[in-house]
Amino acid sequence: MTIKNYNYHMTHFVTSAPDIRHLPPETGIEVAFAGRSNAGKSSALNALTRQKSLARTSKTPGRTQLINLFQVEEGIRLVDLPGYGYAQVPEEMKLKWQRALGEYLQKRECLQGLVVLMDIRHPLKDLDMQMIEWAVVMQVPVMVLLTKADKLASGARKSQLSKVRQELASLEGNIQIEYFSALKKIGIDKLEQKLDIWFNQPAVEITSEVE
Ligand SMILES: Nc1nc2c(ncn2[C@@H]2O[C@H](COP(=O)(O)OP(=O)(O)OP(=O)(O)O)[C@@H](O)[C@H]2O)c(=O)[nH]1
Ligand SMILES: [Mg+2]
Repeated sequence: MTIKNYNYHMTHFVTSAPDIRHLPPETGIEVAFAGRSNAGKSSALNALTRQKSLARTSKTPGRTQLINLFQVEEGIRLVDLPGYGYAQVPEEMKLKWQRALGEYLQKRECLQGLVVLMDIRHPLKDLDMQMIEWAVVMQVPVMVLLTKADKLASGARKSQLSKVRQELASLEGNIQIEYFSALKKIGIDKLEQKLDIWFNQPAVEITSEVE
């Protein structure tokens, strides 16, 4: 079977939305990038698309507070989700973001893949597990990227990878785990391969009537 390879460098910004009600219609396929604040979501999107500032990155965690939508081509979208778990954010804001995230994951029917990014030095925090478990329940395939792999020597990198693989093995979902570095361009090929597979699936037919 031949699959289409997408030109991720052609990706452009479409819109930002505070919640799913403000997103464009559910035509086509979406893949979302989720992770703790500062995990490297926006950096990974920029590395994938070979664009310096497509998604805004920041040293200040909590920078991406909106659902940001990018289009690779007609009907093929990448989504930068708000980071979760940032301690300095007021409780009320945190709950609001978590609600927006949960809603997106559970209701956005065109979501056909979830990339969960975790700093390779601090993987599998509670909210990461919740995201992954949600995806497994919703039968959305997951790619876990252990980010900032350049911060660890190769031995430590490999042992973190096998530790995370072992811990997630019991979930029995469709989960692939790799390490990644936006800085050193490690793992971009694996990410592209996965996205190509997801974007080559038939788009989900949206059956729900407009209310
Ligand atoms: N060394 C290293 N630093 C990285 C890498 N990727 C991201 N960073 C740094 O980590 C910080 C956060 O990166 P972002 O891409 O903004 O993280 P984010 O997950 O989008 O954060 P929020 O939008 O706040 O949720 C920035 O200072 C980046 O430069 C990497 O591969 N290696
Ligand atoms: Mg970001």
